[in-house]
Amino acid sequence: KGQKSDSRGALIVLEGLDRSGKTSQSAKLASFLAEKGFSVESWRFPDRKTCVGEMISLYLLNKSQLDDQTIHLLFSANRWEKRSLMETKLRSGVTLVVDRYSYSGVAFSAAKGLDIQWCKAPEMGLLAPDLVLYLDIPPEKAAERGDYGVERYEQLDFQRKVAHHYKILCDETWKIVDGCLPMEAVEKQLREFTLECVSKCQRGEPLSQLWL
Ligand code: 2DT
Repeated sequence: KGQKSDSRGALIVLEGLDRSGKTSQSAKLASFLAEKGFSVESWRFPDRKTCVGEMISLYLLNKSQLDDQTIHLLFSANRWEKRSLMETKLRSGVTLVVDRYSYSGVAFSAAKGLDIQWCKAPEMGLLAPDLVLYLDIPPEKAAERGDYGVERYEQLDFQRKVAHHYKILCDETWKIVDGCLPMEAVEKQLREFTLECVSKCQRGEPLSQLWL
């Protein structure tokens, strides 16, 4: 306590409905930072490559059935298993651009009817993002974009509920960007918010924990 913290990388999370453009924007943002000379990695949740991630992947492809509480806890475990690596990277100066995080965890499970506090509980103590970039797009617009409906959650009624729960989770670390703007305009806004956040972390903004 009271100690001056060191320079570190930033934890930047992109959130939004399915087909909001998160994945392509995350990739573009990471290459932008790399070109600027920052040390950066692109991450995503779920990380389907771990054992827990494989179970999640089968569930998302409708190849396995799990009750809502069980899959919720698996998504959370999938973040916990990456927590220490995440902290090591950030402290060593690497900025992480993360496609989905605990907000997806809570918004999707709460959309199924689970209690929001219950949903937040297993996320407590994970690293808190320094910046959450929310790509805001009406569920109807998202449904018009390509490949919609392949996975379990890509249904309009459900996405409407997810959108509602995202709005409840929004706090001061969030920047809401209009995902209906042309891609270049979205990109520009994301870059500005990101550069501001990265320099704040370089100046030694301490790491904090989620929802404690
Ligand atoms: P993508 O891999 O296409 O983003 O889809 N989800 C995600 C949850 O329900 N809980 C979570 O904690 C996370 C990270 C969102 C992943 C799907 O899984 C949902 C869409």
